[in-house]
Amino acid sequence: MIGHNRRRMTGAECLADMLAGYGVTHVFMVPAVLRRTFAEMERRTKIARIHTHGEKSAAYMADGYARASGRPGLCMAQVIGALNLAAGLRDAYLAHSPVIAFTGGRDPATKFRKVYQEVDDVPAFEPVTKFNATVDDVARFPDMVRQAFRSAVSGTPGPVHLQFRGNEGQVDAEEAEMEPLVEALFARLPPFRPQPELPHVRAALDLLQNAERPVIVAGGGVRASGAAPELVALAEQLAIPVATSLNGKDAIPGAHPLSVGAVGTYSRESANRVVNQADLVCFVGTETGGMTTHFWAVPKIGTPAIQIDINAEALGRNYPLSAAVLGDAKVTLARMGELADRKTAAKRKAWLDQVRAICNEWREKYRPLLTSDAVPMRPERICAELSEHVPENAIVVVDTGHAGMWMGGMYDLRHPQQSYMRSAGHLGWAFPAGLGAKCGAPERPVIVFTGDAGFWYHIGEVETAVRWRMNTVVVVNNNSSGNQSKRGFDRVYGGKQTEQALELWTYTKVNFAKIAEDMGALGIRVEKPAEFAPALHRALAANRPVILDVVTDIDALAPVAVS
Ligand SMILES: Cc1ncc(C[n+]2csc(CCOP(=O)(O)OP(=O)(O)O)c2C)c(N)n1
Repeated sequence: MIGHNRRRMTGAECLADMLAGYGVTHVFMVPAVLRRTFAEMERRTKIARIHTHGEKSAAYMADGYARASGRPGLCMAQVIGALNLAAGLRDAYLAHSPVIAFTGGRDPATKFRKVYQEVDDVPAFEPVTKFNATVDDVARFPDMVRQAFRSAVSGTPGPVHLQFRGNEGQVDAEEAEMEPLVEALFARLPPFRPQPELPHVRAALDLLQNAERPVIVAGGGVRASGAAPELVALAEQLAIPVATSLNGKDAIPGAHPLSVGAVGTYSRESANRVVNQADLVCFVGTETGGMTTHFWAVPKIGTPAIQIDINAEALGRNYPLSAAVLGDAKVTLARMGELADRKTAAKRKAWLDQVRAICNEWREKYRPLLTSDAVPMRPERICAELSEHVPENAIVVVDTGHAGMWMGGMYDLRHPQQSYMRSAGHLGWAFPAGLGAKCGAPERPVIVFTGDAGFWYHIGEVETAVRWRMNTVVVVNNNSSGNQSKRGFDRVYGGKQTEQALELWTYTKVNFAKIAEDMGALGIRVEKPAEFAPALHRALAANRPVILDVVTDIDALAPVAVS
């Protein structure tokens, strides 16, 4: 009964009990914030307090934890670190990941008096959160923490910020009559599965069944909903090819005969060609944003489209719709599967032949690079080796930029139990996110793919990984540069860069394996393609954090999107 368990307690006791009650196993932070709460966590809970080397990486770890576990990830900072933490919420916001951030904040007794380290941080959280609020009175701990969880996981998920009074959130030392009530419903995604309206389902299904060249574009909403099995079942029943966004890449294994690859800007040519030849596009759990549609060129605006989403505001935002279905992806696709008429699949035989030909053309075109024995190694070969050797239940965590292009386009998931998580745009996200993912899913192997520029960002977290035995394997595509930028600088230098222009995108040659060893991780350096698979297997068996430093070709550039 609500209110039944009210008793006099400190904010710290209440917060520790509530976080444990919500199933939180790890919090990521730079102290000093909510110190008493940390002491209570030790006394009352088993929550691991992961002390990181920066607030941004703490936020990225919480994000990786959330995406891997389906439960909110917690990160924290004192007042001076608050904006570093806010910067780290930006990727979670873009990727719709349920991260909850706690910071220390201003005290009414001293604000505006030039207090050490203080500015008003709250407005900076506004653009990267769904709910951004202050907790000024200890008696508000229970309802505000509940609202934080409710908001983070509901509808389209996303980050939440609570600022606790006091630069270190010292309000947690105060006492009140409180009940540390937990609403288990909001401890994980999705709290509810709204059913679609039947007439809308029938309208969408009619269009799909009558189409001769339909394609499904599946997004991150499919993974948030756990709807991959229903998606694949519907595609198989009706013989419809499936493209994915980068965020939805694990909605269907790349090895599935109906999979055409990731569509959009960081994409696979076959996916863009198939989507652009379709006579009907069915968007599921995707915002139809710029990256997924190659800035609304794939498919072209005006292509007949239908869309399924849990958020009504997403329906039709970028493509006028012939049918819109509001509902949870899993229950909506399941309902469509129940009502589907398998016989209509026959009319798509010619389309499927055409789609297979397009996919085979892609594979033949890139086979020489995917199997290349060149030294220094080609990144395509790393992707092909990963497709082959990543364990069946692994989580692969991928950085952005070139890493997003290489893996988005060239890597194939081979098993429905494999997961794929990607940076929504921030270079340097993948390594800390991969450490957080390992905390969120400790029983699963976690493999990070990042460039060296991406790895440099948070290299100090190797020490955190060692200290906390976060046994993530990090594959560094080490070309001693941020060579995705090469094309752009070629362009602005009129086709040929000056010698000096190299200072804009190249680095000193560094052996990351050696640096990692020094910090207590296992470092493995790979210089030849044949060494990669044995090194990966050794890394996976090591049960330690591993940096697999792969020396690659600085002239290797990922193919640009076809539209
Ligand atoms: C926070 C942030 N700053 C800048 C960029 C722009 N950016 C995208 S890729 C890239 C270089 C990537 O280098 P690396 O990770 O080494 O991969 P490579 O291109 O060498 O394969 C940069 C600077 C970004 N995506 N995010």
